[in-house]
Amino acid sequence: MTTKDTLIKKLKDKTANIAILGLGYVGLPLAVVFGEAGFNVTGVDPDTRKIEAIGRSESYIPDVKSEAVANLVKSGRLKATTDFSILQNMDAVSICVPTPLRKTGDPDMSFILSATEELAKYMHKGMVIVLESTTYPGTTRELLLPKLGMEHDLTVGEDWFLAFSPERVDPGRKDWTTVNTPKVMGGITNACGEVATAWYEGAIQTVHQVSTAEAAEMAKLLENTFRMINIGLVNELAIMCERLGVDVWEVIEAAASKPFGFMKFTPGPGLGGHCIPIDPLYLSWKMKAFNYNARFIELASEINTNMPRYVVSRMLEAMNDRGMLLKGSRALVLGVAYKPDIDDVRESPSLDVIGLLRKKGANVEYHDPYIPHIHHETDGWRMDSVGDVMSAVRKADAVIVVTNHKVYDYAAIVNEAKFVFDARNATGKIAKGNPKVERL
Ligand code: SAJ
Repeated sequence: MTTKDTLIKKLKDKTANIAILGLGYVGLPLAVVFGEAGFNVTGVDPDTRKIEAIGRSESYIPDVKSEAVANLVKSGRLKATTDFSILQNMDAVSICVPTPLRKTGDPDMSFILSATEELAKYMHKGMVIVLESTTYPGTTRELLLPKLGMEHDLTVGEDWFLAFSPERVDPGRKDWTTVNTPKVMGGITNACGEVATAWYEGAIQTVHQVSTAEAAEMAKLLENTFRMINIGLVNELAIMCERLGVDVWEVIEAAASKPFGFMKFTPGPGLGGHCIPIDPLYLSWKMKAFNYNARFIELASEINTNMPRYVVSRMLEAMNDRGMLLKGSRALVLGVAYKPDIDDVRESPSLDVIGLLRKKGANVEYHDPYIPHIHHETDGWRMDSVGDVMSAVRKADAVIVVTNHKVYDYAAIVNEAKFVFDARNATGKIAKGNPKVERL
């Protein structure tokens, strides 16, 4: 039997030992999914707090129940360690580490590099490696391949196998999970794609195999660039509708009545999260090496990045129209998470809105039931969420809805507030013709 056949057999009969490098919002759910499918899984992460939590059968990822962790730990199917040397006993390794942007806007590959350098020490014949972290096209072939195969003189596609499979985890979503969300898989060689697909098909319902790692890397970037550009489009539509005196929310609802050929996106105070504002910039960054300017991405990014400033300028104007001064006023920001009904504040435009309001001289407070404290890394300020939202609404001169959590009673807020600027159309019909409310 060839190395490939032997490995595929171990993957299919689930005797293969699995390692997940990086136990964050992608890695821990994946580890649980492989464990529940019958594999023996070892999670590896340098963060001892994560390892200790798993050791106590506790989950620190909202989408993963502690009960699921407990069952796997008890049955011995899930272990966790900070010790990378266990990789020498592993047959299959999935790399799920962060790929943020540097302050300069360039990709920060440090997490992928350090995971790869550790893994390279323990590479042996008969291993399959899958990179899941979102990255620029070419990363798997240009960065992982030379480092992983070289040290042990192994031939990729024969002695060992390497592929890319983009994560598609949408934190908080209940309908599409790690198990039932189709997974794209692309290998460095056909044999690599075949082995990696055989592995993932043992735990994930649908694996969509493509011909190369680059195709898989690019598919992920298309998915998220599609969103970022369409959000940029409706944000610019909001700016144009305001100039035209047309209600952008009415226009979008009308367009969304088209049952085909249209997908609804809504304007807002900007783009937050660790995916949509960041992933497309990996592609535009890579294209610079080919002397190609990814204009759609650059333009959408410029529009989205400017939305916090646009929202504050609209609020300033609306208050002025009502004889109200923003400077020295009490301004209450509702919602700082990057999207409704979650507890994640990463890249949230709310932080920029608050910073701009503070620069305009407003006395700013915020409320968010999911985010008790915030701090602005560059400007250095820190704030705590006010406790009682309605008393804060009553005291405020102006309320601005930045993240439209479902928990808020918008009718009561409009009723009690002196003025509301609604950047998310959370007030909807209540706002129609109501002099106390201005919408984006
Ligand atoms: N946003 C708008 N208008 C919209 C949609 C989103 O302003 O019409 C804003 C949100 O407020 C947020 C940002 O854009 O600040 C991103 O929102 P998102 O709905 O794209 O949510 P994310 O960032 O959690 O995106 C994830 C992505 N999942 C992965 O990358 C694995 C994305 O691919 C999913 O499609 C998306 O969730 C989803 O569908 O919810």
